[in-house]
Amino acid sequence: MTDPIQHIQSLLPPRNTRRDTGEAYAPANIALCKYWGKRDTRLKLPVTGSLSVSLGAHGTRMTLRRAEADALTLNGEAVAPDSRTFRRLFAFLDLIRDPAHRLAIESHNTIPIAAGLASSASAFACAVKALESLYAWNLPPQLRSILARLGSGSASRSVFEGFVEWHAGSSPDGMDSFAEPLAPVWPEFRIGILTVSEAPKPVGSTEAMERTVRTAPLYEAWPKQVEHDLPRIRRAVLDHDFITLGETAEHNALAMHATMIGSWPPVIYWLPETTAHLHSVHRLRAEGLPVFATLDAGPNLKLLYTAEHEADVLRNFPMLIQIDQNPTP
Ligand code: 2P0
Repeated sequence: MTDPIQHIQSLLPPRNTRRDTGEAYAPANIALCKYWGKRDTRLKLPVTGSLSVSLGAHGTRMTLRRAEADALTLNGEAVAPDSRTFRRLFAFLDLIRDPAHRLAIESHNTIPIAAGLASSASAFACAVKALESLYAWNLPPQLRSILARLGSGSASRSVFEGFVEWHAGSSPDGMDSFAEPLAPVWPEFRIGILTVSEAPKPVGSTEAMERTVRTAPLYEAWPKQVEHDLPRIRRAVLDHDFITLGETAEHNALAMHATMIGSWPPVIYWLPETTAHLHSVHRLRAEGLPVFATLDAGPNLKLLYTAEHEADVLRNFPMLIQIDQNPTP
């Protein structure tokens, strides 16, 4: 069998070498049905499918320029060539760019820093789109998503806007593992971020995921959880059924955290405030306010609610950062 990465490279069109710059934007995304665990770590093939919602104008904007040497600035600050961020990004670009091309990259995250949202999804999705702009490509959307996936699994979803589903696929070469847009964001749907800590995570999500798959007996139940949750969430998105969406998304996130806590050494991202906020969400629901929580690989919560209850949610969580999900202009 041809190496799967070489196969993907063979599908890339000829590069237009007349352009000197490329520019693009990609939104961050929050999974409502989570991606947790790979069946192939090199190709970033997931064990299960997942479904996310993109965060409109909160994401990564990137400009690539032909240069004498590779260089990277992040929000205006130079990133050292021996740093992990630099090496990971350029190793990824090496899969796609002309080997003779050096690039100076300016990357800007438009995600509020205090929101503590991971930026790898929007960064790798944006890098693919910026290379497309540099080389004057118009890639088939599935190939764009597959390329982004090689950078970071969740980036496969960030090449699209709105509600997006990443199909797990079953092929060993991953050519059937890509994301597709499912539906636009509905106008009444709301997401807010409850920041508990902005400190770097004790364990990165790639390592945490691998540790869970390797050591957590509970992980065996995870594909069954997704088998139940993913079709329900998909249906709820299409029907604008907020309650089913909220309940299933919260259950899915808590089940994901349960698998991590059951690994060894344990991965416990929660801080005392994480639990306190979850209890508040549950108390408010018991009092009749339809608000739900989801959590990613960190201690911060994302609250799900609708426009109708926005004022009540904000009154109960004054520190909530509301995310405007309107697609980028
Ligand atoms: C997600 N997360 O579906 C899940 C939920 C975090 C919790 O995707 O190893 O940075 O680069 O494929 O995509 C974060 O993991 O991991 C993630 P890699 P990624 O959004």
